Amino acid sequence: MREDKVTYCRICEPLCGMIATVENDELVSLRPDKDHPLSKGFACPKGIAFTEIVNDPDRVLHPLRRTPDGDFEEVSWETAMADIGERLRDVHKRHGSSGIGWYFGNPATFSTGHTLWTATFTNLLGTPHVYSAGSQDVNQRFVASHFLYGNPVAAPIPDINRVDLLVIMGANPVVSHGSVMSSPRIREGLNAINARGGRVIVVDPRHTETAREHEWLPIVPDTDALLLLSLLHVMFDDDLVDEEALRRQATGVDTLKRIVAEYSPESTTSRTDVAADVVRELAHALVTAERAAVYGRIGTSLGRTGTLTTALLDTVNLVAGNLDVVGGAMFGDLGIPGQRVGVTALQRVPTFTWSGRRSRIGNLPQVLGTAPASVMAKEITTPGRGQLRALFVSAGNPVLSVPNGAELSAALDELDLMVSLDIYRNETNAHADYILPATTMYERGDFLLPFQALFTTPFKQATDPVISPRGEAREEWTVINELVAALSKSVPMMGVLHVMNTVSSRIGRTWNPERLSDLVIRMGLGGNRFGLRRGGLTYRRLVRDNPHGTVVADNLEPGQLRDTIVHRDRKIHLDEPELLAEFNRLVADTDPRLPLRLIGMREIRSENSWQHNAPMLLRGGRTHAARMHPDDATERGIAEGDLVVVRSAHGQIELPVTLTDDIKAGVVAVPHGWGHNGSGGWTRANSAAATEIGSGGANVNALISSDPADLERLAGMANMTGVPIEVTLLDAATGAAPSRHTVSAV
Ligand SMILES: Nc1nc2c(c(=O)[nH]1)N[C@H]1C(S)=C(S)[C@@H](COP(=O)(O)OP(=O)(O)OC[C@H]3O[C@@H](n4cnc5c(=O)[nH]c(N)nc54)[C@H](O)[C@@H]3O)O[C@H]1N2
Ligand SMILES: Nc1nc2c(c(=O)[nH]1)N[C@H]1C(S)=C(S)[C@@H](COP(=O)(O)OP(=O)(O)OC[C@H]3O[C@@H](n4cnc5c(=O)[nH]c(N)nc54)[C@H](O)[C@@H]3O)O[C@H]1N2
Ligand code: SF4
Ligand SMILES: [Mo]
Repeated sequence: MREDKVTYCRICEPLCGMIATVENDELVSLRPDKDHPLSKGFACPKGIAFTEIVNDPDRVLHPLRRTPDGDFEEVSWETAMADIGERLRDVHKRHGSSGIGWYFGNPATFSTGHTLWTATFTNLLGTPHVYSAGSQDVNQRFVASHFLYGNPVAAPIPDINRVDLLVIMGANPVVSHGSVMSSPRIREGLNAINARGGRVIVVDPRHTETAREHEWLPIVPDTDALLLLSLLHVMFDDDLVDEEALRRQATGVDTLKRIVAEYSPESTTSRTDVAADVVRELAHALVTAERAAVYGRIGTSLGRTGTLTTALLDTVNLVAGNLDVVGGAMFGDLGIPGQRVGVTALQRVPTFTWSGRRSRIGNLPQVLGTAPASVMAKEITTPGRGQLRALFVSAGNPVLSVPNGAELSAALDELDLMVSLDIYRNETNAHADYILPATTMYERGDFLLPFQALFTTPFKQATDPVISPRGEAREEWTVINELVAALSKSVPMMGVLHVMNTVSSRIGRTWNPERLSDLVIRMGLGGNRFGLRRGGLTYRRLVRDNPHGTVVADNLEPGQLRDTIVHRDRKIHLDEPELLAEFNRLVADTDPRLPLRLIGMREIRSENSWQHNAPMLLRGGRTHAARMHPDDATERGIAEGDLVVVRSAHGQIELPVTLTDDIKAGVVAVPHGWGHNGSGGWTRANSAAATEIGSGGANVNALISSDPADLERLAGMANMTGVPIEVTLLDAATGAAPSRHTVSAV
């Protein structure tokens, strides 16, 4: 029987509504849900193509064990878990908890069970070896908020529904669909700003898909902090600031004023290439517009001072009077009583705060209990106490997503035990002893806790699984429960949890993600408060009565700051010494041999490294290509479609180039997530983007440094943007005739 089931997509942050057509427990197709109150019938190509991923013949559907010749063979779950348990106990006996580690990748965030169970496991274990995609993504946001608000999880989001002047720095929401904000139909949301007479200004080195629909303000990569400082300079210098109000909200105003005095627009223009009068006009506009906000994302996260840049974004919003007000940068509210007390208490727990521990290699601060993934390889290869010997990788592909994949690949082979939980064989778990098959999102139910405070229109949706797990796939949290059992005699706290798990399942009250989410739903906005609010939401009510989800408030609520700030004085701290020390790092990074600057970009039909195996997303052929300005190309004798070598101080890659005026001269953009080299089991990904030098594209992170000295200091962020590079013709090196490609890069 064919049946339509209402659910939602969990690939990226808008969480668009989906209708899944299911027949005999098989997923037949996906289409956008017209009745979803926010996504209203929108879904992107990745969301639609997901049927091909669920049903992909290349998926891992049974536990796989490495064979002596380096291949994999199917084994039963019992065999796999028994051996993993035994080897884990052995590593624990010899090296203690700090011999065991975990890396969780981006899709883990899109599963409440995966996130919470991983956190529970690593916390009970007490290992310092917890890594995630965050140090290549968003950890600087947590650290900036730690300093400013004393609350690492506070994240202001732009009030898309009501803002009239939105400055987007280093984000491309028309392609990415928005990040650190859940805003379905974001493209329309931005166009609506223009339609109501407002402006959207896109500060970006590339004339992006978003910039093309709005005003483009080109900037030199990794100089956003300077632009923000100049905006602040003008605001103070031209007496635009309501200082009384500012001092009521923040401490360190005098220090800030003293610092920004040195950054006149005239003094920063040579670095940013943003003209002084443009900065002045923008500073005035941000203050005088009734509803204005500055929003920054990946482009402002991955520079050399990501934490400082992020703190300055908030500071500009604050000083311009645009923080925590209607139409500005606002804080989402979970509506749970006692939130502030809870976060305050958690700040005493080392793994829920900043720098609760520092890394053995590089002495870098942990962020919410995670260390920089860039140091993972050296943590494996450097002997001594605390050396990493057993590693779990769940929903991650760090060999492609983290700097210096070659170093990491080699290191993974030195582990005593490596276990992957994934839906595919990828370039990372090619090095695993076991690959355990995980369910995709449509094989599990979910209510996504991590995104609740990030919806630009407060919204809630929960779903049941639409099909049962394919093959022998299991949800990650159930596998983690087995790992807890395996270590129950080695780690006392695991023993306690194991007993609780056993008892709760015996009495038929299994402690699972749904039960946990249900608690949060009942406590939060619109929740039933355990019966106190009649007709209020519960998990079951959401699924049964609101399958398309429900808007719980028409708009974000202003005036959240007092409950958001955890600092005792309830003020924003603008002068925390660690942040101030970062100003010394705002120096130019020049090497005449590497005159160009590398930036990243996302493609509409890719999701990081893991959707290059879906035929729908490869249609028409795809080329993995560098984008370069024609002037830079001419200077180097490079023409459209040529194969080039891109070289940094840390490595080099070879790929075709495509020439475009849609990028600032001096800047080269290369998408990440490519570099499928045949080691992973995704056959189409491996053969995609073929040229005569190979297929699968190039791993741009070969150009990025994993040296702890090169990481951003406060959050351990990898420096993936603004990296000095040079580009040369590949054939110039070999003397062969140039090879030209018709680049199909969408
Ligand atoms: N289609 C698609 N969507 C995705 C993803 C995907 O892979 N594909 N990935 C998802 C993930 S994991 C995330 S985190 C989000 C990210 O969401 P976004 O941050 O919106 O995504 P990006 O496209 O990386 O946008 C970064 C922009 O910063 C610009 N940039 C680079 N360096 C600088 C700089 O120094 N200064 C300034 N001002 N700009 C700079 C780049 O040109 C680029 O346009 O996207 C999510 N959505
Ligand atoms: N140069 C450069 N590098 C970057 C970035 C950049 O902008 N530039 N962006 C960074 C960012 S923002 C991110 S988020 C990271 C991403 O980095 P990672 O998370 O390490 O890598 P992904 O490519 O997202 O790989 C995700 C893996 O999860 C698997 N998977 C998918 N769904 C599930 C599931 O439900 N369960 C399980 N167990 N596995 C699943 C996929 O098969 C895939 O192997 O890349 C970072 N790297
Ligand atoms: S934008 Fe695409 S991938 Fe992201 S949630 Fe929506 S449908 Fe899914
Ligand atoms: Mo990300």
